[in-house]
Amino acid sequence: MTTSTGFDIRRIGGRIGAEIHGVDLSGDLEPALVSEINSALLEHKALVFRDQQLDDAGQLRFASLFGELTTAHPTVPSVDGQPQILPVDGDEGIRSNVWHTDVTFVRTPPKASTLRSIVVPPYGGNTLIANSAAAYRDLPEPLRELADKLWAVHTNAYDYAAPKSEKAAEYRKRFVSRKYRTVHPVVRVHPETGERGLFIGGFAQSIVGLGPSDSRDLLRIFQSYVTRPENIARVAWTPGDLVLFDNRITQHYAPDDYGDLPRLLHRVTVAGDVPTGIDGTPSHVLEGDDASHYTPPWPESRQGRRKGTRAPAGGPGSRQASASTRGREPPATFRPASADSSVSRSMPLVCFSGFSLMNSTAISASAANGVATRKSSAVAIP
Ligand SMILES: O=C(O)CCC(=O)C(=O)O
Ligand SMILES: [Fe+2]
Repeated sequence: MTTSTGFDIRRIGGRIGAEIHGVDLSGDLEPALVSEINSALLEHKALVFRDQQLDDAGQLRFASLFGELTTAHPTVPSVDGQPQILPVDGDEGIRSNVWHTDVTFVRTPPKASTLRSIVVPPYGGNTLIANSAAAYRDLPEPLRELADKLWAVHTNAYDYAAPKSEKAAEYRKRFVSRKYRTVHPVVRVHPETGERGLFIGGFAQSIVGLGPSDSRDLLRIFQSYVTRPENIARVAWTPGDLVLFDNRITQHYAPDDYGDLPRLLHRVTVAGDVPTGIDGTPSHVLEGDDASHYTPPWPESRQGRRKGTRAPAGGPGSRQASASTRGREPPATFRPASADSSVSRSMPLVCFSGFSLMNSTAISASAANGVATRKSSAVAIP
């Protein structure tokens, strides 16, 4: 399909992902073009721009078209001299082979992530991206109704697999140097489209109000819908590509199948909002700071306007609505997950105080499904 601003959208999967052709991301992008890219992002959730050959500055410039940027990460170091760029370097043990949504252990996880390939192996080293809204729609009705009511505890400090090297051990130490635990809805309402998606992944380690065994089993069941092959796009990298994905309604996974071959990506993320469940209740912090060194805090004054499934007035969900998306209505292509998706329901508030994370023998991270079934070979997922 060719858009009115003249670029081509070529779908790469039936349910998620598109390649964008005919845009040079190093140039000045007109607001109308950025607006169409944003619409494509909302619809396809992951966009692949081939052979862009951007440098760090170009990646930062492009990402900031979609909103204010975060710093590289709440705990691990950035690229030298580039506080907003996270190196994803296989040699440093950064191999994200756990299904996850980026940085969900803080209250305001990024809205979108950009990954830029600098060195890629000749085979393997792909990135898989899953559509968590399609996963939600796939749930049988009784499971969907259950998910609607659940909240999960997300943390960066869980029982990772034993590090394979000293570098990996050091990385993990940094990764958990500040501990975060945040409660997010299991079903998040997308602030721009109103679409509902399963908001879980590798950092979701327990369900509020349930014990370790029930948490593990339920998270595994929900996660199995996210990771169905139908819901996944696979990006095979060539150097110079740039991928932009909507972190509010996707998960991703980087298969660790390239041995000792070098692989380096740079990641830049766009700051997000506080997630809300289907009744508009926002996420909240159980432990840790507000991560304001990482992402600008979302003003509480905006939170009140975000009830239900509609975007906040004047903004697409970023604290600083970009020119491209300010005041936009949900795209015509969007269909609500179910007929009642705009209905406000009351959620029984569980008492969170006194709730403790399950211990490491009771639960450990999973590579296969992203949660709670076995230890991951990943050292720590950034
Ligand atoms: O290595 C990749 O392909 C993805 C890395 C990742 O999960 C991230 O940087 O957020
Ligand atoms: Fe990631």
